Order: sequence, then C-alpha cells, then structure tokens
Amino acid sequence: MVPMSASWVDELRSIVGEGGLLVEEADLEGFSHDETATEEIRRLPRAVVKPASEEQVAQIVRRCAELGIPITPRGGGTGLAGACVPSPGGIVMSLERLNGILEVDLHNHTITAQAGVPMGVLFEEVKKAKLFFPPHPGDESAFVGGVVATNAGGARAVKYGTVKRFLTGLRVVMSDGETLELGGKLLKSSVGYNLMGMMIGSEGTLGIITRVTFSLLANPGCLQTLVVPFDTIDQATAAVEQLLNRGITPCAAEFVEHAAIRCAEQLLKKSWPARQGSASLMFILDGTGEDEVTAAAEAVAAVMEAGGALDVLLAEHEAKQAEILEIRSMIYEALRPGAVELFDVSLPRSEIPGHVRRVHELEREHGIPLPTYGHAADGNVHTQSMRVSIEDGILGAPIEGWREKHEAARAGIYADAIARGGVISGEHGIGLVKKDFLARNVGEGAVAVMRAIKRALDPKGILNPGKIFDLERG
Ligand code: LAC
Ligand code: ZN
Repeated sequence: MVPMSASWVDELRSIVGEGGLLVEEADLEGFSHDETATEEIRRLPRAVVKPASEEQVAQIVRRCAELGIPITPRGGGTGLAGACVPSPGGIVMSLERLNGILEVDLHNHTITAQAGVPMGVLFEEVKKAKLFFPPHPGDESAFVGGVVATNAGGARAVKYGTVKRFLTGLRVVMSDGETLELGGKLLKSSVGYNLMGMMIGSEGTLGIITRVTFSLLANPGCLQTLVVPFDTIDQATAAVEQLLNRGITPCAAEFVEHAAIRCAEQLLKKSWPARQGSASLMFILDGTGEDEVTAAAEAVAAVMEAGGALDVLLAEHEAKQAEILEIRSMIYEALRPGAVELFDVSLPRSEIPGHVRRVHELEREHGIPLPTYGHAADGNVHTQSMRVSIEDGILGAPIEGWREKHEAARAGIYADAIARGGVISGEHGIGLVKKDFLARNVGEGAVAVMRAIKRALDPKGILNPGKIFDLERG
C-alpha cells in the first residue's frame, strides 16, 4: 500500500476542490462509524473525500485503484451493521454532495435521484407529485444510494415489499472507474444477467452507486393507525397470522414489547396509547378513501378481539398517528445506550411466534434482557441484546458477564432463525457485525460464489473490502 503522501492528498483535493476533502482527525471522527452500537468496530479513515459530480467519483476511483487505496462509500451513515465503517488503510467517499433530485416523471411514475439524496427529501418530492414511494427505512436521513446498497426494508414491506421491488434503474461506478448504466424506467427487462439486482445489498463492495431510479405508486391518500395491546407477545404475533389468513393486508403491522416501548416513551417524553398487557401490535391501514379504511379498521378490530386483544385503540387524528409511529421508530435509539447488538432476523412469517418464544427462553437461560420488536407481518424480528437491566423504561445497572451471555444468546438466536428457514438479516445487511455467521446461514457454496464475483469485479480489492465476507476463508 502506498503511504498517504502530501502529493496524493493534493491530487485528491485537486479533483474535489478545497471543501471536498477532510484530513484532520477531528473532522474524520464522524466518519468512523455508523449507527451500530458496537464501539469496537469504529475506525478512522485516512481521509474523507466528497465528490460533487459523478465524473469526480470516477476520477477518484481510478486514482485509488492505481494507488491500491480502499474506498468505503458512505451515504447517510444510518446503517446498523457497520458497512460504512472505513476499511483498514482506506478512505471514505461520502456521497453527500451528490444530492440532486434529477427528475420526477409523471408519465412513467418514476423518480431519479443522485445517491446522496436523503430519503426524507425524496418522500417530500414524491408527495408533491401526489405519488407514493412505499419502502420506508425507519430513519429518513438514510440516503437513496445506501438504501439500495443494503436493500432496506422498513415497516411498509408487508404490503409493498422492500427497496428492490421499486428499483428500476442504477448508475454505478465500477472498480476500474467505468460507469455502468443499468436498467432505466422499465418495469420489465430481460437482457441477460441481472446486474442491477447484484448491486442491491452489495454494501459498496461491487460498485459505487451514483444515481437511482425508483418506480412510484399512486398515493393511497387515506391512512388509519391502530394500537392493539395483548397480555402476551405470543397472542399478539399469532393474531397477525389470523389477520393475513383473512386476506387483510395492512400497510404496516408492527409488534412491540412494552418493556421496549417504555424506553422510547422515556426518551421522547411521549405516551404510547396502550398501558395494559405486555405487548402491542401497531397497524397502519391505507386506502383510497375514508370508507375503505374504516371498513378495514373494523375488520382488523374483529380479528384482534377474537385473538384475545385487551383493547383496540384508534388514533383520532394525524398528529396522533405521527406520534405513535415516532415512538415505535425510536425504540432502537432508546435502547442503544445499553445495547450490545441489534438483531435483524427475517423468517417465514408463520415462524415469528415460535422464534420470539425461543428468544425469551434464551433470555431466561442466559440472564440477559432481550427486548423484541419488529415487523410482524413480513417476518422481520428485531431483538436487542442488552448489557444493562431495564426497569420501567429506564436503563439500569450493568449485567455481570454480559459479553459471554450476549455471545451465547446471539448464537441461539441465529441458530433458531436458521433452523426455521430464516436469514440473519432482513433489512440492515451484513456489514462487519454479522459476517461471522454468513456462511452458516447461506452456505459455504453461496459465499464462494460471492467471493468469485467480488474478485472478478474488483480485482484490486479497493471497494469496501472486508465487508459482508472476508476474501480469504476465515
Ligand atoms: C426498526 C429498525 C431498527 O425497525 O430497523 O426500528
Ligand atoms: Zn426494522
């Protein structure tokens, strides 16, 4: 590897301009991590480079390829697996200056945006056009490039699917600096290997995404939010299956344990509407008119009551709907100060009740809190392993031997998810924190194919090396 000589820095600066390069340690710290709680994975980059055009991205890649300097592309930094933590000896390429909405096509119902557009901005643009982009990663400061690079999901996947369902076009800079234009505004395409599909979930290891085109839907227009408490998490998750068996598909069907939601209440100083029971379901129903949504809410209420619900609470107005969603979305943040790791397993949805039961067995076996929540109807379960106790929404004292307890619980959670036909990540990706389990999940054969693809497309190993898997079998 070539040392970071002054001339090399100057060269980068001459590509991106004075404001586009950071080298001071104080400025680099913010680029040493994502939102993952695991402190040990943090690493300072040698520099941060902020290209302002796609041409600059290509120039930087070409120069780094010659020098053998790894590049870790970075979007909003909201990831939860360490994928944008810099690779050893490498630089970070922040896509934040590539932040243009390039087109909202009202004829084809597509939006084309540069990789550094935050999801919140994209949602606003789409709303202005009276259209709808369903995938909603919890954190709207995620960038569009990053949500493609991790195949982000979120709460609305049950009805509409994840990001991959809406991606129709990509522009990607490959490891030799060549730019590929993949797809377009097409809903159908059968032109050989699915290269665009290969970029989805590639976490910056195969190419640097510079722009994306998403397909959009008509705006459903009308929303209703329900909160339904149950005595047990078991009853709650079982009721979701009943609902889907009745042919009712909510826009979102979340489950939350009250132990976890109390922490989010404390953080936000806001109240979850349900006080009774140990767990709640939260439904968002969408439709084109009041009547449709009201009828759906009544049907949901009937199924919930038959399933043992303690109550069915309806958000009276939009502000209340937003508040409920905010409390649900902040669970991760609220638990994070006392958390070791956030799991993100995805299961065939009928396996959720059994998996959650197993999680709580592990909690008792190992004596470590494992609050659980997630996206009930699409099978995506988040369990947050804690190194401190939780009491009435307050994070308490450290748990003795938490590291060993966490490791044992982690192995148990992953083994159970895999035995049920699940995967170790539904929406956050593998990054650094889950790569030790990848082969056990997808098989050595599949990882060998991933390695072969990586070697073919990035022979010098400069694109975010060491993420998802190691090139050498560990
Ligand atoms: C959630 C994020 C952590 O569902 O995926 O809250
Ligand atoms: Zn989630």
